[in-house]
Amino acid sequence: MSSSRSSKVARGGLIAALALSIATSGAPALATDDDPIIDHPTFKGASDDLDRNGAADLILSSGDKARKKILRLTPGGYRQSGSAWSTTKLDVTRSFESKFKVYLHHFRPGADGIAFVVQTEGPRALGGWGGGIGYRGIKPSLAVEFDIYQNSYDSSRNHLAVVLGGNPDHQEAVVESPISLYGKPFNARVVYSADEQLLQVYVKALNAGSRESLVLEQEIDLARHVGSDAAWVGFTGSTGIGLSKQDIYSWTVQGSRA
Ligand SMILES: [Ca+2]
Repeated sequence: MSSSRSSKVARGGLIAALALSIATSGAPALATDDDPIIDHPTFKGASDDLDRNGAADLILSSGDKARKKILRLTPGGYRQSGSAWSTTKLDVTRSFESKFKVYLHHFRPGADGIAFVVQTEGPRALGGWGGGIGYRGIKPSLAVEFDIYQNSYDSSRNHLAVVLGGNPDHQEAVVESPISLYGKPFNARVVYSADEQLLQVYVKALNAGSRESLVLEQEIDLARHVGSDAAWVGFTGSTGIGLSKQDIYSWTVQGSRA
Protein backbone atom coordinates (compact mmCIF):
# COMPACT_ATOMS: atom_id res chain seq x y z
CA MET A 1 0.00 0.00 0.00
CA SER A 2 1.24 3.45 -0.83
CA SER A 3 -0.84 5.25 1.75
CA SER A 4 0.98 6.63 4.75
CA ARG A 5 -1.93 5.22 6.70
CA SER A 6 -1.33 1.62 5.68
CA SER A 7 -3.02 -0.76 8.03
CA LYS A 8 -0.04 -1.42 10.27
CA VAL A 9 2.40 1.44 10.24
CA ALA A 10 4.57 0.12 13.03
CA ARG A 11 4.57 -3.55 12.25
CA GLY A 12 7.93 -3.99 13.83
CA GLY A 13 11.37 -2.60 14.18
CA LEU A 14 12.99 0.22 16.01
CA ILE A 15 13.26 2.37 12.91
CA ALA A 16 9.51 2.55 12.57
CA ALA A 17 9.14 3.50 16.20
CA LEU A 18 11.76 6.24 16.00
CA ALA A 19 10.30 7.60 12.79
CA LEU A 20 6.89 7.81 14.40
CA SER A 21 8.18 9.38 17.57
CA ILE A 22 8.37 12.77 15.91
CA ALA A 23 4.82 12.57 14.61
CA THR A 24 2.96 13.02 17.85
CA SER A 25 0.78 15.80 16.49
CA GLY A 26 -1.08 13.34 14.28
CA ALA A 27 -3.62 12.20 16.85
CA PRO A 28 -7.20 12.35 15.66
CA ALA A 29 -9.06 15.24 17.22
CA LEU A 30 -11.24 14.47 20.19
CA ALA A 31 -13.54 16.72 22.11
CA THR A 32 -11.08 16.86 24.97
CA ASP A 33 -13.24 19.21 27.01
CA ASP A 34 -15.72 16.38 27.48
CA ASP A 35 -15.77 14.97 30.97
CA PRO A 36 -14.24 11.50 31.16
CA ILE A 37 -16.83 8.70 31.26
CA ILE A 38 -14.30 6.59 33.18
CA ASP A 39 -12.28 8.66 35.62
CA HIS A 40 -9.80 7.13 38.06
CA PRO A 41 -6.99 9.58 38.94
CA THR A 42 -6.40 6.93 41.59
CA PHE A 43 -8.57 3.87 42.22
CA LYS A 44 -9.89 5.23 45.49
CA GLY A 45 -13.59 4.43 45.71
CA ALA A 46 -13.48 2.40 42.49
CA SER A 47 -14.46 -1.00 43.86
CA ASP A 48 -18.04 -0.71 42.58
CA ASP A 49 -16.87 0.62 39.21
CA LEU A 50 -14.62 -2.29 38.21
CA ASP A 51 -15.43 -5.96 37.71
CA ARG A 52 -12.29 -7.76 38.80
CA ASN A 53 -11.39 -11.35 37.99
CA GLY A 54 -8.63 -13.79 38.83
CA ALA A 55 -5.60 -12.20 40.46
CA ALA A 56 -6.73 -8.58 39.96
CA ASP A 57 -7.48 -6.48 43.00
CA LEU A 58 -7.56 -2.91 44.27
CA ILE A 59 -4.82 -2.37 46.87
CA LEU A 60 -2.89 0.38 48.57
CA SER A 61 0.44 0.96 46.88
CA SER A 62 3.54 0.46 48.98
CA GLY A 63 6.85 2.22 48.73
CA ASP A 64 5.37 5.55 47.71
CA LYS A 65 5.54 8.58 49.93
CA ALA A 66 1.79 8.93 49.68
CA ARG A 67 0.10 5.56 49.46
CA LYS A 68 -2.52 5.43 46.74
CA LYS A 69 -5.27 3.01 45.85
CA ILE A 70 -4.15 1.23 42.67
CA LEU A 71 -5.31 -1.57 40.42
CA ARG A 72 -2.94 -4.54 40.78
CA LEU A 73 -3.48 -7.02 37.96
CA THR A 74 -0.99 -9.57 39.32
CA PRO A 75 0.46 -9.49 42.84
CA GLY A 76 3.70 -11.26 41.99
CA GLY A 77 2.93 -14.97 42.10
CA TYR A 78 3.66 -17.58 39.45
CA ARG A 79 1.14 -18.39 36.72
CA GLN A 80 -1.38 -15.74 37.58
CA SER A 81 -3.81 -13.88 35.36
CA GLY A 82 -6.08 -11.01 36.23
CA SER A 83 -8.58 -8.77 34.52
CA ALA A 84 -10.57 -5.67 35.42
CA TRP A 85 -13.40 -4.16 33.37
CA SER A 86 -15.18 -0.88 33.88
CA THR A 87 -18.88 -1.25 34.65
CA THR A 88 -19.30 1.72 32.27
CA LYS A 89 -19.59 0.27 28.78
CA LEU A 90 -18.12 2.19 25.89
CA ASP A 91 -19.81 3.13 22.60
CA VAL A 92 -17.20 1.91 20.13
CA THR A 93 -18.99 3.46 17.15
CA ARG A 94 -17.67 6.78 18.53
CA SER A 95 -14.13 8.07 19.03
CA PHE A 96 -12.46 7.63 22.39
CA GLU A 97 -9.22 8.20 24.23
CA SER A 98 -7.93 6.00 27.08
CA LYS A 99 -5.06 7.28 29.23
CA PHE A 100 -3.35 5.21 31.92
CA LYS A 101 -0.23 5.02 34.07
CA VAL A 102 1.46 1.63 34.28
CA TYR A 103 4.10 0.25 36.65
CA LEU A 104 5.46 -3.28 36.08
CA HIS A 105 8.05 -4.13 38.68
CA HIS A 106 9.47 -6.06 41.59
CA PHE A 107 11.24 -9.16 40.19
CA ARG A 108 13.89 -9.67 37.57
CA PRO A 109 13.44 -10.74 34.90
CA GLY A 110 9.82 -9.67 34.91
CA ALA A 111 6.90 -11.34 33.18
CA ASP A 112 4.59 -11.28 31.35
CA GLY A 113 3.04 -7.85 30.89
CA ILE A 114 -0.34 -6.18 30.69
CA ALA A 115 -2.87 -5.25 28.01
CA PHE A 116 -5.52 -2.62 27.46
CA VAL A 117 -8.46 -4.56 26.07
CA VAL A 118 -11.79 -3.75 24.39
CA GLN A 119 -14.05 -6.81 24.37
CA THR A 120 -17.64 -8.00 24.11
CA GLU A 121 -17.35 -11.34 25.90
CA GLY A 122 -18.48 -9.87 29.20
CA PRO A 123 -17.50 -8.58 32.63
CA ARG A 124 -16.17 -11.98 33.73
CA ALA A 125 -13.77 -12.29 30.77
CA LEU A 126 -10.38 -13.62 31.86
CA GLY A 127 -7.77 -15.17 29.64
CA GLY A 128 -4.76 -17.38 30.10
CA TRP A 129 -1.61 -16.86 32.15
CA GLY A 130 1.92 -16.63 30.78
CA GLY A 131 2.28 -15.38 27.22
CA GLY A 132 -1.48 -14.95 27.07
CA ILE A 133 -1.11 -11.76 29.19
CA GLY A 134 -4.52 -12.48 30.68
CA TYR A 135 -6.36 -11.90 27.39
CA ARG A 136 -5.66 -15.13 25.50
CA GLY A 137 -9.00 -16.61 24.55
CA ILE A 138 -11.08 -13.46 25.13
CA LYS A 139 -13.05 -12.82 21.94
CA PRO A 140 -14.19 -10.83 20.21
CA SER A 141 -11.54 -8.46 21.47
CA LEU A 142 -8.90 -5.90 20.65
CA ALA A 143 -5.82 -5.95 22.89
CA VAL A 144 -2.98 -3.46 23.03
CA GLU A 145 -0.30 -5.40 24.85
CA PHE A 146 2.71 -4.14 26.76
CA ASP A 147 4.81 -7.28 26.64
CA ILE A 148 7.86 -7.74 28.88
CA TYR A 149 8.57 -11.43 28.33
CA GLN A 150 9.92 -12.89 25.10
CA ASN A 151 7.92 -15.93 24.08
CA SER A 152 8.90 -17.92 21.00
CA TYR A 153 6.59 -15.81 18.84
CA ASP A 154 7.78 -12.48 20.29
CA SER A 155 10.31 -10.04 18.88
CA SER A 156 11.74 -9.03 22.27
CA ARG A 157 11.02 -8.63 25.94
CA ASN A 158 10.14 -4.95 25.54
CA HIS A 159 7.56 -4.57 22.81
CA LEU A 160 4.01 -3.40 22.17
CA ALA A 161 1.53 -5.10 19.91
CA VAL A 162 -2.04 -4.94 18.67
CA VAL A 163 -3.72 -8.33 18.90
CA LEU A 164 -7.21 -9.27 17.73
CA GLY A 165 -9.47 -12.10 18.84
CA GLY A 166 -7.50 -13.02 21.95
CA ASN A 167 -4.71 -14.75 20.07
CA PRO A 168 -1.30 -13.43 21.17
CA ASP A 169 0.43 -15.83 18.79
CA HIS A 170 -0.65 -13.56 15.95
CA GLN A 171 0.18 -9.87 16.26
CA GLU A 172 -1.53 -7.49 13.85
CA ALA A 173 1.09 -4.83 14.53
CA VAL A 174 4.18 -5.01 16.72
CA VAL A 175 6.92 -2.58 17.62
CA GLU A 176 9.93 -2.44 19.91
CA SER A 177 9.14 0.01 22.71
CA PRO A 178 11.18 3.22 22.64
CA ILE A 179 10.99 3.29 26.46
CA SER A 180 11.57 0.60 29.06
CA LEU A 181 8.25 -1.03 29.89
CA TYR A 182 9.67 -2.77 32.94
CA GLY A 183 11.03 -1.37 36.16
CA LYS A 184 9.88 2.23 35.70
CA PRO A 185 6.39 3.71 35.60
CA PHE A 186 5.21 5.10 32.27
CA ASN A 187 2.14 6.72 30.75
CA ALA A 188 0.23 5.27 27.82
CA ARG A 189 -2.53 6.64 25.61
CA VAL A 190 -4.76 4.72 23.23
CA VAL A 191 -6.75 6.86 20.81
CA TYR A 192 -9.48 5.57 18.51
CA SER A 193 -10.85 7.73 15.72
CA ALA A 194 -14.21 6.37 14.62
CA ASP A 195 -14.21 8.64 11.56
CA GLU A 196 -10.83 7.38 10.37
CA GLN A 197 -11.30 3.88 11.81
CA LEU A 198 -7.80 4.25 13.17
CA LEU A 199 -6.31 3.17 16.49
CA GLN A 200 -3.13 4.87 17.73
CA VAL A 201 -0.96 3.97 20.72
CA TYR A 202 1.39 6.37 22.48
CA VAL A 203 3.87 5.86 25.33
CA LYS A 204 5.76 8.34 27.48
CA ALA A 205 8.41 7.83 30.12
CA LEU A 206 7.91 9.86 33.29
CA ASN A 207 11.41 11.30 33.69
CA ALA A 208 11.81 15.01 33.15
CA GLY A 209 12.07 16.05 29.52
CA SER A 210 10.77 12.82 28.05
CA ARG A 211 8.42 13.14 25.10
CA GLU A 212 5.41 11.13 24.14
CA SER A 213 5.95 8.79 21.20
CA LEU A 214 3.40 7.43 18.76
CA VAL A 215 4.43 3.79 18.48
CA LEU A 216 1.59 1.86 16.84
CA GLU A 217 -1.17 2.52 14.35
CA GLN A 218 -3.85 0.07 13.34
CA GLU A 219 -6.71 0.53 10.93
CA ILE A 220 -9.77 -1.13 12.40
CA ASP A 221 -13.55 -0.78 12.37
CA LEU A 222 -13.79 -1.49 16.07
CA ALA A 223 -17.57 -1.89 16.37
CA ARG A 224 -17.58 -4.28 13.45
CA HIS A 225 -14.67 -6.24 14.84
CA VAL A 226 -16.14 -6.73 18.31
CA GLY A 227 -19.61 -7.33 16.88
CA SER A 228 -21.42 -4.71 18.92
CA ASP A 229 -21.76 -0.98 19.43
CA ALA A 230 -21.20 -1.46 23.19
CA ALA A 231 -18.01 -2.93 24.63
CA TRP A 232 -16.34 -3.55 27.94
CA VAL A 233 -12.98 -1.84 28.38
CA GLY A 234 -10.26 -2.55 30.88
CA PHE A 235 -7.01 -4.34 31.53
CA THR A 236 -5.57 -7.80 31.74
CA GLY A 237 -2.21 -9.05 32.99
CA SER A 238 -0.42 -12.28 33.70
CA THR A 239 2.67 -13.98 35.04
CA GLY A 240 4.15 -17.37 34.24
CA ILE A 241 7.49 -18.90 35.08
CA GLY A 242 8.65 -15.30 35.48
CA LEU A 243 6.64 -12.91 37.57
CA SER A 244 5.98 -9.28 38.36
CA LYS A 245 3.77 -7.00 40.29
CA GLN A 246 1.75 -5.29 37.55
CA ASP A 247 -0.05 -2.14 38.49
CA ILE A 248 -2.30 0.51 36.93
CA TYR A 249 -2.00 3.77 38.91
CA SER A 250 -4.57 5.86 37.04
CA TRP A 251 -7.03 5.49 34.20
CA THR A 252 -9.35 7.87 32.36
CA VAL A 253 -11.44 7.36 29.25
CA GLN A 254 -12.98 10.17 27.24
CA GLY A 255 -15.66 8.99 24.86
CA SER A 256 -19.32 8.08 24.81
CA ARG A 257 -21.25 5.78 27.09
CA ALA A 258 -22.93 2.89 25.37
CA1 LIG B 1 5.31 -12.29 25.67
